[in-house]
Order: sequence, then C-alpha cells, then structure tokens
Amino acid sequence: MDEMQALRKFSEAIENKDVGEIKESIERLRLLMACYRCAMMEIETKFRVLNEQFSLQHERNPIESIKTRIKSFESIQGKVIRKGLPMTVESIEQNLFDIAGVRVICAFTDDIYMLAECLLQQDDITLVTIKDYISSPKPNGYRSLHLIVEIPIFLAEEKKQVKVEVQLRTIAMESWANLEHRMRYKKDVPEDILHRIDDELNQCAAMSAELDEKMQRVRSIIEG
Ligand code: 0O2
Repeated sequence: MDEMQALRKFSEAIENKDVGEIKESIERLRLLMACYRCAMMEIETKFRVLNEQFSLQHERNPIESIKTRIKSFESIQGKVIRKGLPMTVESIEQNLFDIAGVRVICAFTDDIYMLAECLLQQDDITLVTIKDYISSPKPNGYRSLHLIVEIPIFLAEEKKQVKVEVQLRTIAMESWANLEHRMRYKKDVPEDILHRIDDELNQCAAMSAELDEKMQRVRSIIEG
C-alpha cells in the first residue's frame, strides 16, 4: 500500500466513525502514551541506579549520559502508514515497539554489554528482541546495541506490560550516528552525492570502531 492509499484509508476510517468513537480512541491513545512515558522513566531510573551503584563500588561511572524520547505522533503516523498497518490504537500498541526510547551512552564498549546484562537480569524486565549492531554493524557502518524490553506499569486498576526500545552505544558510536543522521536527512543533497558519501561514512565508522577498541585496551592496561 503506498502512502496516498494509506492516507485515504485513514481518512475514510475517521469519516465512518461517529464523534463518540473518535473521542474514545483519542482517550485510549492518550492513556497509552502516558504508559510509554512512565515505562521510559522506569527504565531511565534503572540505568541511573546502576550507574550510582557502580560509582560507589568501583569509583567510576559506566554511563556518560542518558537520553530519552517519546516518538512524535507524526512519526508514529508515518511508520504506521509505511508499514501498511491499520491506524488504530491497538495496532500502534501491537506493532510499534519504539514509541518509548531510552539511549544510554557509555565511554567503553564493555560497559554496554555489562549494563545490558544488569538490566536484563532484573526480574521485572522481559527481553523481547536484541539486535547487536556492534558485533554485526549495519552495511553503512551503524553500530549500537538495541534491546526491546517489556516492563510492567501499575495503573489504578490494572498492570500493563509496556515495551521500550533501549539503544546502548559509546560516545564514538553516538557521534557517528548523529552526524550520519543529520547528513542523511539534510535537504537538497542530490542522490548521486549521497551515494558518494556512503563510502566516506563507512570509513568514518571503521575509524570510530578502531577508536573504541583502542580506548578499551587503554582501560584494560590501566586496570591491570
Ligand atoms: P528515531 O527517531 O531514532 O526513532 P523498525 O524500527 O523495526 O521499523 P528496524 O530497522 O528493525 O526498524 O529498527 P532498528 O534497526 O532496531 O533501528 C531503529 C532505530 O535505530 C532508528 O530509529 C535509529 O534511531 C537507529 N538507527 C538504525 N539504523 C541507523 C542508521 O543507519 N543510522 C542512524 N543514525 N541511526 C540508525 P528511527 O525510527 O529511524 O528513528
């Protein structure tokens, strides 16, 4: 289904509903988004607690910074349309796993795996999927460890399992991804130039991977 067809289908779906139905869908969507916000905060807190504990026990912080974001409604809508999914609250909840996102930036690659393991060991966390783009980078050179996890959120009358996307990366991986993202989405760059910079970006990714490896080795030497 192309974008126009999907948009037509969405507007037909709205036209065929009465105002009460639309209001109810909006309310359910607002509740769902509130659950994502809570789940995102819970995961962020878990990482902050781990960081605190490490700084007490080992006198160093494995986490440099944490970023969180909730996918905008425009992005959710775009993804639903791209994937040819029905534009309903249920479909959004069942098919999109990256509405709540937590990004953890570490100084060293080892810390990424250590933190992921610590998170996954916690008994209220369920692993849904894991994608290791560090051991197997994407063809363009993109590296990061991606986890989709589920965490329970306790509402007044129910317990709800909510999915959160966790991206763990080093400072070098983060700066490469940010620059690549900015260049990829930069407007007015002709297609042939975009192709030409692919190779350059790949080389930068290899250099940044080498930097991470060297930093890791230096730390191992210091720690004996
Ligand atoms: P945003 O705004 O960051 O959320 P899916 O999410 O299932 O449709 P896929 O490809 O299975 O698609 O997801 P994957 O590979 O786990 O990657 C999802 C997210 O990782 C992206 O989210 C980016 O944040 C990041 N990412 C993946 N590949 C690249 C890449 O090549 N370059 C950069 N800079 N980031 C990447 P969104 O939805 O694109 O955007």
